[in-house]
Amino acid sequence: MKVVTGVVGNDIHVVANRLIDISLQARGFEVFNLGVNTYLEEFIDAVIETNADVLLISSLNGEAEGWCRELKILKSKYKNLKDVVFMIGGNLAVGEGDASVLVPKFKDYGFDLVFHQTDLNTGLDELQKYLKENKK
Ligand code: B12
Repeated sequence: MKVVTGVVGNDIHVVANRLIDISLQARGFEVFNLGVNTYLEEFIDAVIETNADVLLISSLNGEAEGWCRELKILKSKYKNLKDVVFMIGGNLAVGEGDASVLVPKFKDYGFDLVFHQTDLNTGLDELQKYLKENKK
C-alpha cells in the first residue's frame, strides 16, 4: 500500500518526518516522502501521480489550520481522490490545543483521521485498523 507523507506549509521540523518514513516502511508501506515545507497542492499532486492509498500529513509548528483548511475544495476537484485516506497529526495548534475541538475541526476540513499530540505508533496502529475496517 502506498503512502505520501511530508510536513505541511512553512514547517521545517524534520525529525518526526524521518521517523514516520522509517516506521511506515517497517510496517510494509511503500513511502513517498516529500519532506518539510510542502504545500497542500503538492501533496495532492503527489497522491495523484503515485496513485497513493494514504496521504499522511505532519505539522509541528502549530500552523496546520491555515495550510489545510482548503483540503475539501481541493478534494472536490479530483474525483479519483475519493478512496484515499487523509490523515494528519503532530501539534495541530499553537500551544497546548484541545483535541476535542481540533479533531472535529480537521475532520470538517476533509481529514478521515486526526491526531493532536498523539504518539506516532498509536496513530499508525489506528491507520492500519482504519484501512482494515474500510477494506483497503
Ligand atoms: C528541534 C525543534 C526545532 C528545530 C527544528 C530542527 C529540524 N530541522 O527539525 C528548530 C530550532 C529549527 C525549530 C524551529 C522552530 N520551532 Co521548534 N521545536 C523543536 C523541538 C525542541 C523538538 C521537535 C522534535 O524534533 N521532536 C522530536 C520528534 C520525534 O517529536 P515530535 O516532532 O513531537 O513528533 C512526535 C509527535 O508529534 C508525533 N507526530 C508528528 N507528526 C505526526 C503525524 C501523525 C499522523 C501522527 C499520528 C503523529 C505525529 O510523532 C512524533 C513521535 O511520537 C520542539 C519542542 C519539543 N520538545 O517537542 C519545538 C517546537 C515543535 N517548535 C516550536 C516552534 C514554535 C518553532 C518555531 C516557530 C520557533 C520560532 N519562533 O522560530 C520555529 C519553526 C520554524 C518553522 N518554519 O517551522 C513549537 C511549536 C509550538 C506549537 N505547535 O504550539 C515547539 C513545540 C516548541 C514549543 N514548546 O513552543 N524547532
